[in-house]
Amino acid sequence: MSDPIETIFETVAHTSTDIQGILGSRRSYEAGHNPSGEQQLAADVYADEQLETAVLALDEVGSYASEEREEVIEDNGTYHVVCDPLDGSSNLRSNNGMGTIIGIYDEKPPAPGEALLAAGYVLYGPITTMVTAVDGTVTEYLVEDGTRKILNENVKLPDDPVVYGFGGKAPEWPDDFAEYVGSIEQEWQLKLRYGGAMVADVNQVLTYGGIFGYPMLKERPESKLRLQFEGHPIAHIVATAGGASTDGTMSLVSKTPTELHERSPLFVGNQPLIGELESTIE
Ligand code: P6P
Repeated sequence: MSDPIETIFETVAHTSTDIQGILGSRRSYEAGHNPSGEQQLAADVYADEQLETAVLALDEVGSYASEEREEVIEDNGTYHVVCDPLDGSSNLRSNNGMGTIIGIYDEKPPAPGEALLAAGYVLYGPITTMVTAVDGTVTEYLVEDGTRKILNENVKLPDDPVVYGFGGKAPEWPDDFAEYVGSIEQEWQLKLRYGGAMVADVNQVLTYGGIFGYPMLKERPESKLRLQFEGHPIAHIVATAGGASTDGTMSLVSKTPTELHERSPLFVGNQPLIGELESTIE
């Protein structure tokens, strides 16, 4: 009897090869916008449709929710899947990294972080990899021809941080956050790694150690990234690898969205960097 959570990740890995295969021919913008008001690429729509079909075909899946759709699609299974089908799709035009983010909950979203059973992401880079956090372990796989091969069976955040990357424009950053960035650059002397796709930037943090964030902004305190589709899964993965997360005050997995597409400031990385951030942000 195969593990239902691994069956979901194997299905996503299989579908990701299909998604990777069409990226070259679906770089145009569609007329539509997602529930967050962002214009959709043909690739966003295709990835979402393929993942919905593949995931809901599994008996164990009880619902599918996506950053690209307003409502949750319900079915009869036990596991509830949330998905950012093509994270960082604006990088398609510039041919930079993108990803697919998956969260698996034991209740229908909007769901609390405590209900998260497992999380993972696919990174479409020079090679395609999948990272999953299951039962307290983070595993990295090579994904080729729809199948997975283990590359690292116990991914842990390196103790000494090396890289950082923060979204938004510096003049939009609140003063206390700008002060923290100064510390990152002057005291910690981390190297800037910000590429416009969270999955690719977080994979740098997971590989080299450091911090990634999209901060609260002066005119947009709720910030940009979605708690359910981006915050919970990524925070769960980084915490499972020995790191930590925060919205500036509390860990992202301790938050419960009141609505499906709710946004949140988001920071993930080495625990000392997260701790210093929380003590800096009022
Ligand atoms: P900006 C991609 O649109 C995304 O949701 C994340 O993957 C990424 O980190 C961020 O937004 C990029 O936002 O404002 O730098 O383009």
